[in-house]
Amino acid sequence: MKSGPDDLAIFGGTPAFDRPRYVGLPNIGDRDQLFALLGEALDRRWLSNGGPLVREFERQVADLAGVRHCVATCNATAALELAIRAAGLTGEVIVPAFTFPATVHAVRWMGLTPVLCDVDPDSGLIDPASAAARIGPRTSGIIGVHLWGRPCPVTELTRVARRHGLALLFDAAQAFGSAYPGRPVGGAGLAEVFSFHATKLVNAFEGGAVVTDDGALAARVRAMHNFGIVGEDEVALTGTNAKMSEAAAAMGLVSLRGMPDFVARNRGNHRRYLAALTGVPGVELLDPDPAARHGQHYVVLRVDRERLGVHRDDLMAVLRAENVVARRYFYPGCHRMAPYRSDGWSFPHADALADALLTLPTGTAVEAAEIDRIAEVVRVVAAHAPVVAARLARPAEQAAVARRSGAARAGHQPGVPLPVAAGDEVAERGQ
Ligand code: T4K
Repeated sequence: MKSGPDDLAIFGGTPAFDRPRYVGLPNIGDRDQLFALLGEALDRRWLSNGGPLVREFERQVADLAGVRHCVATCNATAALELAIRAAGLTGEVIVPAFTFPATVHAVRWMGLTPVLCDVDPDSGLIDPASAAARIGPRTSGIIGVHLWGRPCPVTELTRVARRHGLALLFDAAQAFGSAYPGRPVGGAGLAEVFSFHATKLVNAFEGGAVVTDDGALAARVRAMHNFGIVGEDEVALTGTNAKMSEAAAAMGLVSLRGMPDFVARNRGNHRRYLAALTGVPGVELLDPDPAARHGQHYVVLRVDRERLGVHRDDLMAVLRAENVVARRYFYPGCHRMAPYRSDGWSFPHADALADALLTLPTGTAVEAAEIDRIAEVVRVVAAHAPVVAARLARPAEQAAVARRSGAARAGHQPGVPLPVAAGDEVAERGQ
């Protein structure tokens, strides 16, 4: 039980957890089922190249996504590259600045120019107006991203793409099992791409998929993901090797069976966080909707530094000292990453979100009582924000605080926390 700053591990208290609690702890599913499927694959001596487990995984993913075609891949990054190439994109492709770098890398890796756009300030999802404003004579397509499982504005993006004759793809890496109003994520645009990475709601250790209703596109992706081979002695296209293995498909199939339980656990966790954090000033869950049409696989806190009195990075440092390895997804925004930095680009909404969001652990590995302990740390920080902020302040800030507070702090004893004056700026923050 923590009640004051001295109980916080960062100030010498006992950590809330004796081992790291990570964001992205994998959902494991039924081990016996997994070992049985792996055993069958070993007995068959068929371990890759479109084996029966991969085919079954593709069938089930296509069914759940409500599409005709699914090509399973080794990961979603390769799936994005395949979709970009198979869709015939050229020149410039518009991508949101606030996403995991894989979305932008896939465009660049295919030899094209990613043109970044801003996101909605509340949802963090691609802003169709900002995307439209970036369209130029060399633009061939737009990639929408369903961040944190939440579908991005598909209807508006479709309208923009149609008006300008552009191809539309979706990075649904985080959105397998999510739904738009009335239908599952998977069937929008030319194709959508799922990730089945270990940290995802459904995982295949590593894995991905391109899903589409376009038979010709699916055939191109299928050929390309297997060296362009279309028959025993026929190579029809330039290809690569992006195949899913049977071992990955075995894990994927077991994970699919577990998905209803995983979603139920995530929803329960999400409700628990919501209950425990409601009323804490300056801290809110990004997506408090209990009826959300997605698997609630990410618990994302928005930290309002002015209202909480503590910067997001300091809250993260406090949590990490407690062994809660919170993550700043997707800091600092792709436009601020070395390969994409460019003087002319300014995305105020992406910047604000990159500065305020903090992702917390959830999934089947996280117990309700653990969520209560994580929330307790946040509440202690909120209740003692001036002390926490002052004790964490860098030396330069301490000096600034001392200067501003003047006589009120004359006689300040070393080691006694300084109250923080309103408007103190944190000058330097670690990555
Ligand atoms: N598009 C979007 C929008 C994406 O979010 C992603 C991937 C992609 C495309 C590309 O999909 P893939 O090509 O990966 O299929 C992690 C994942 O590796 C990445 O798949 C995911 N998005 C991203 C959001 O998260 P990092 O750089 O954060 O990985 P890392 O090593 O820091 O681990 C993440 C967390 O999970 C840590 O807290 C540790 C924990 N973890 C990880 C693994 C692998 C575990 O507890 N157990 C594990 O086995 O990217």
